Amino acid sequence: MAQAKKAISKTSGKLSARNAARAAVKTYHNYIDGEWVESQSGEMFENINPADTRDIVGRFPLSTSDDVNAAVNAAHGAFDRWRNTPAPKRAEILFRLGEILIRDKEQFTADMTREMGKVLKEAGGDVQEAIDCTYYTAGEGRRLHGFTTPAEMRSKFAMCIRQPVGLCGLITPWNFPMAIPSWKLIPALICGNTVVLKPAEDTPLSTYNLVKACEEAGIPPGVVNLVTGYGESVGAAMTNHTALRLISFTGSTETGRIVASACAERNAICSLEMGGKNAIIVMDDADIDLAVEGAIWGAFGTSGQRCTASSRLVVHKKVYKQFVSKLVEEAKALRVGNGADPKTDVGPVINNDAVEKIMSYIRIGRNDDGAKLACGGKRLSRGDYANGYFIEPTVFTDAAPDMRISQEEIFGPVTTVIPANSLEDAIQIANGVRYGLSAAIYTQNVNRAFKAMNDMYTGIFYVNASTIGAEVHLPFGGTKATGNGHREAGTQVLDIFSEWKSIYVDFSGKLQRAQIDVESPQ
Ligand code: UN1
Repeated sequence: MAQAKKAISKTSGKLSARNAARAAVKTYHNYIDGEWVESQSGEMFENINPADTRDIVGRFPLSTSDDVNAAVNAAHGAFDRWRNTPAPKRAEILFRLGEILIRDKEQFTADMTREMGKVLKEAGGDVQEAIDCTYYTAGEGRRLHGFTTPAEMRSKFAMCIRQPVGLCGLITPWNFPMAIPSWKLIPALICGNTVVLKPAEDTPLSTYNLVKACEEAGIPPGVVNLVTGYGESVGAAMTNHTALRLISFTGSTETGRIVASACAERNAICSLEMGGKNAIIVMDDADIDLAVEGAIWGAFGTSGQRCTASSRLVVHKKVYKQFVSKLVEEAKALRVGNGADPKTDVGPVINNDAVEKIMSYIRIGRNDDGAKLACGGKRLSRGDYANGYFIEPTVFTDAAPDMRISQEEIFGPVTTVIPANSLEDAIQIANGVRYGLSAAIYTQNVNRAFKAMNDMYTGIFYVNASTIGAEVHLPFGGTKATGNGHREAGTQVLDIFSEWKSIYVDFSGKLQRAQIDVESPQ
């Protein structure tokens, strides 16, 4: 009896400690018209640490279309003033934003690892990418080049300038929760647009940190509005909002198609960045150790949760055995754990749905496809893993190019090795998927490298480097089901967030009819 009592009091002690911890969880707000406000419904959702689901990172507004409407109104109210702010002045504010991100990089990195799971080094890289994007793109404030060109007629001047698109809706994913919002936000702002930004429901804190920094940098009220919540409510309300002239979306190809259809219905501009099934080709003359290192980094970095992840390894049959045995050895040596522990190589995956999806692909690979499971394949759920979403780095070998695990995006720590007979064969296999984001070749032969560079139909290509690691001053995006023809980053992103205006100035003082008053050459 006494023992039972003790157990009860121990449990209730534990419960009250947990309740106290829950009560201490920080509450965050939407940012609308320069004010931090609750959602109009007052409801919240929890941001959970994927390495330890007992750890609630924060509570965020569970917003609805009412909040989206308020944010769009704010963006509308701020637009004229912001678009008429000289671009070099807009840039000055963005340079200040860059400084704040540098100042708070360590905190933002820790926050990101806690909410998203990736290891600290990679979370720091994500914040750094936002810093790089901010500095690089802010520099456009003193360029935003248009062009002049001769006019057909005498005393007539012709030129082309960029004008902002207007109000932009930005819908961003959880895998790069600060970098990808920055890829959209900073170019939108430098071009003179105002925005409504919806971060992924799994990782709102990193985007909140970015928006908070925008406020501190002095971006005027209404120019940047943050609305947190779910795709079905907030994302859909944005996508269908007639005042949002542009929707920029990064996420799955399936959701992207819904976004694109909704935008088509109302003639909105739509920029999509979606899936990938990226291949590394390993040739028989490759530096095999280097290729293995690149494959491990590309397949298991960010737990394979990059759209650029090296999810297929297409290996020349002459080096196949050697490559596979080193790869498996290295994959087995990876330490899976909490990303906050500096000894961890591979963190958790984002949530339970991700675990289920990845595990179902592992089953498909073993049972339906009949590929060989060379290592990994299990969910880790004992001891330190008990409260998180951990999956072993998994390698399938002897796979055929048409298997589902060779074709479909798994978005987890799983890679598939496919043998190839020749360079031509490897290129055909690598191109033989519905996606076209990134690809790579490992070879010492310059002709082979250039042939693959020429023939791979992807938006990004690497020679003797992995499929991940794009830099912000080059265009980012892909062909086929990866996108809809746009490129983020680089100066090319300006073509998403600005529209061309062609301007003709006739200083002849008389009516000159183009294509009609044709002057014959003397
Ligand atoms: C993504 O995978 O969604 O090139 C973005 C890379 C990173 C960005 C990845 N700089 O891997």
